Order: sequence, then C-alpha cells, then structure tokens
Amino acid sequence: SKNKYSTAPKTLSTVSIKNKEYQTDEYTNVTPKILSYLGRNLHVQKDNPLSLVRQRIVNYFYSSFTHRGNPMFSVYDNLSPIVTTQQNFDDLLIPADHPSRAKCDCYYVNKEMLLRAHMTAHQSELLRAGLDNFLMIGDVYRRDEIDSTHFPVFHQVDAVRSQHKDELFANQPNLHIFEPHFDPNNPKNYINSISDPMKQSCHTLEASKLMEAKLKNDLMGLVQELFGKNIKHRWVDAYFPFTHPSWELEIYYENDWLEVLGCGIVRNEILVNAGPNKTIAYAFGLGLERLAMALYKIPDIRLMWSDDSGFVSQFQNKDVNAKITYKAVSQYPQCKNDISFWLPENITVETFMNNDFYDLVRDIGGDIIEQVKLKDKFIHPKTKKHSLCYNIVYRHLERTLTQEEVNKIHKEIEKATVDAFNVVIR
Ligand code: FA5
Ligand code: MG
Repeated sequence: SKNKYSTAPKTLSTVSIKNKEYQTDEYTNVTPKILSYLGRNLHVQKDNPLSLVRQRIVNYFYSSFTHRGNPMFSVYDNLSPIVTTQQNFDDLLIPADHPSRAKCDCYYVNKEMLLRAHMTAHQSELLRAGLDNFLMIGDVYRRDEIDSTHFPVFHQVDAVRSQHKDELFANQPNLHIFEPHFDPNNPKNYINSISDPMKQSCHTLEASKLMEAKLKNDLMGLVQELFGKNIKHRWVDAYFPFTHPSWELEIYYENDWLEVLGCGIVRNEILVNAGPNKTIAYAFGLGLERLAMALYKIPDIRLMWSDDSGFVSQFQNKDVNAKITYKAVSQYPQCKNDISFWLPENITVETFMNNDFYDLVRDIGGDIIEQVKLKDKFIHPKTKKHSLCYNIVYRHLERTLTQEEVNKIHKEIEKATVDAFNVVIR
C-alpha cells in the first residue's frame, strides 16, 4: 500500500460507490457530495424537464429513422457513469497529455476510473458490440464553477449513425466511402490524416460531404422539432479528437448565441479499433440542460434538481410536446390541506379518474393551486369501502395566503368533489 513507508496514520484507502469498493490513490478527487448525485437519474424521472426533452429527442429519432416499420436507433440510458480512462479518453484518441484529462477538470475515482465527463465514453464499447445506430443518454460529471448555467453534474444525449456504401450511395453505385489508397480489409497500418479540413484522408470527398449533409439535416430537424421552424441557428467549425471534420451548433436565444451540441464525422481509427468496419459514421453530443432551459425558459440550471412542488408541478402530468413556460416560484409560504373521501360503490381506488379530480381542483382553486398529489389509498377491512386522500398545496405568487381564505377554497373544492364524483367526505 502507498502508506508502507509512511509513519502518518493510515487514511481511508478505498472509496465505496453504489456498494462497490474502489482503491483510492493520488488521483482520487470524488467527494461525498458529488457521489450523492449518482443514481438520481434526472433524465429518466418522469416529470423532470430533462426527461421531457429526452423523450422528445428519442421520439424524433425513433420516428425519423425506421426500417420496415422498426426504429433503427437503439437507446441506452442506463449505462454506469463510472468508466475507465480507456473509455473516456484512450478509445476516443484523446492524447495522454490532453488538458481534458486533468485532475482539475474531472472527478477521478482513482488513476484508472473516473465519473464519465461525456457520454461519448460509451461510444467504442457499443460499436464493439456491433451496434450501428444508437443513442447514449445519461449524467456526466465535470469539475466546474457553479452558476446559473453551470453545474458539476449535467446530462447529455450522444449518438452514432453509421452507413454502409449501399445505404449511403443507394442511387450512385459508382461512388465509394473510401479512397482507393485505403484498404478497409487491411486498415491497421494506414495513417489516417486529418490535415485536410474537409475530410479524413481515408474518406472520399463525396462520402464525407454526404454524411455531413445528413448530420446537419438530422440535427436541424431535431432543433426545429423542439424550437419550431423559424429557430435562428449557425454552424461553427470545431475540433474534437474523435471526429473530423467537427462542428458545433448554436441557436439564437434571448439575444445571444447558445452552443447546444458538438458533432462530426467519426474518426475512422475508432471504427477500425471497434472491429471489422466498412462504414462511415457521424456522432454528436448535446446538453439536455441547455435545451430544457431554452425550451421552457428555466432561468437557473440548479432548478433541475429542485423538488420544490412549485417547480415540479409545472412539469407534472404534462404531454411531452406541451408548450410549457416556466413561471418563477413564489417566495410566499405554502399552505397544505388534505382532502379525503369515500368512493361510491361502483368505483375503486384503481378506477377513480385522478386527472378529472385534478382538473376540478384547478378549476376551482385557479392559480393558487401549486400541487395536488395522491397521498393515500385505503380499503376499509370490514365495509370494503374504498377511500382516497389527496394533499393540496396552495401558494399565491404575489402575497401570503391566509389560512382562512385557503379553508374557504378548500371547502368549495370538497363540495364540488361531492357533487361531481358522488363521494362522501371523511
Ligand atoms: C462533448 O462533450 C463531446 N463529447 C460532444 C461530441 C460528441 C462531439 C460526439 C462530437 C461527437 P462538449 O464538452 O462541448 O463536447 O459538450 C457537449 C454539449 O454539452 C455542449 O454543447 C453543451 O450543450 C453541453 N455542455 C457542456 N458543458 C456544459 C456545462 N458545464 N453545463 C451544461 N451543459 C454543458
Ligand atoms: Mg463545447
């Protein structure tokens, strides 16, 4: 152990993450606070704005690319965020001395393992498994400042789309993916140059340009699906070690250009290393927070983590395509009140229409209803009568509600519930 020659007291030499022990070393810089975000998985929490955006992106790829009626893309949103430096860097041709590996930018578990800094960390393993079209969605970790647009944990959607010659040039059988001087059956000794800004040396100009057009077209389709046909955008030349050529897409939002994604043509070495390859592929990685903040006008990235009912309820039980504009949560205090009732004989706790009840509460309470939540289902052991209990949170945006006025509205809701659903208040 590293304390062998030290007289200093032995310090903790392992760190426990999700019930697994990892050896620590001079690289270890994960903190208990950061580790507490693992497993929160906001991107799959039903009512989180990040999850709404994720679903819209997945729907777009499922419906835009089908083969004999089946989606061509497969989705991976449950990959472990603890990855090797091989996955996060080496597999992606990121040089050993590249600044993105620095301890001050990443959360290392130890010298060999880190919390993934981008979803691209999973690209090679999925290519190696034989996949050609796929999305990778999850939480990523970077050491960064905390302000309204930066948080050390955020979420990315990454994708790869690959094409064989027959798909890419279905109507032009004379065209090729690779230049004659590159032999895809014997790729290992070939030095693939990226000195030409238009393409990698192994690719033909036609193949690279057609794939670039597909990439930009597919991504513009996505951005227009989210923000509407008139969204102002621009493509900016970029550099990533794992793609060439590379671009970033920016959208014009609130009087400023906002970078929403990075993308490019996958470096052929990566495809070769992942196994036999005769395809050309594009890849991209986008930030879910940036899109959600712009789409719903959420002013602060930290709100994504909020469980304040005033925030959560604005995204609850919503159609994924609903137009939602976030309203600042009131600083004024909440009032909570329960409503419990016995259901009529022909209705059970399972068949009662929750959503009808929610609408009724909002119809009567209006904007001061912050949240309505099912709290308890109960079946009386003797009478077998069914009963439900809901908690209603009241909050005014501009002033403090008095208990008296809340009680009055609550009584009205009780009365309307009795009338509408033939229930008996408990
Ligand atoms: C990457 O992470 C590349 N892996 C993207 C990629 C994938 C390029 C595949 C080519 C091929 P970048 O660090 O720029 O690139 O992050 C990608 C996107 O994540 C950004 O465009 C932005 O939308 C989002 N993002 C990056 N940093 C932050 C941050 N601190 N907070 C919120 N979103 C961020
Ligand atoms: Mg970037």
